[in-house]
Amino acid sequence: HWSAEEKQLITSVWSKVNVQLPGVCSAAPWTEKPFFDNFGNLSSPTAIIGNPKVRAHGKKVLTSFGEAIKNLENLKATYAKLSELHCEKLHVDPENFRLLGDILIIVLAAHFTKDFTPACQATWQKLVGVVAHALAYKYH
Ligand code: ZNH
Repeated sequence: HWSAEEKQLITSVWSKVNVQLPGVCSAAPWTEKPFFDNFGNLSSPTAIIGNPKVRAHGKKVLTSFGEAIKNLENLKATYAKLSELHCEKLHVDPENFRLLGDILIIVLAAHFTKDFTPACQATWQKLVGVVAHALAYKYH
């Protein structure tokens, strides 16, 4: 259910994203904050951006997001284990997956400005929606 053009819009953007980019990594903790009480100081944006555990976690999540991009046709299977983890062990409300997707798009748009075209945004909106859906798959 992905056209060649959509795939191209996804991979061309993703190929320019460094998973260590502080902007993208630090996007995660704002929504994830209540889940990370063992991560140390998360009391301000500066603290979050500078927090090494946050960076390591952001990198993990975005690397895993990259795996999704490599497996667009097979997302549910790719994320089956992760969905189980978030559902049964971490108890993350799946609404947060959608929030994180929106934040990711805002960060990408802010970073790529006019190169992040409306067509590109539409495709990424679809992508983060499908990713969130796959991650929420094991929730009953
Ligand atoms: Zn998550 C973890 C992915 C979202 C919360 N995650 C994780 C990991 C991964 C992920 C890969 C690791 C695992 C292991 O180690 O085994 N995530 C992911 C993705 C996404 C996400 C891909 C989207 C896109 N998460 C999320 C959200 C939240 C979360 C939204 C909330 C809010 N996670 C989480 C937690 C954890 C994780 C809490 C655990 C951490 C630690 O370290 O402890």
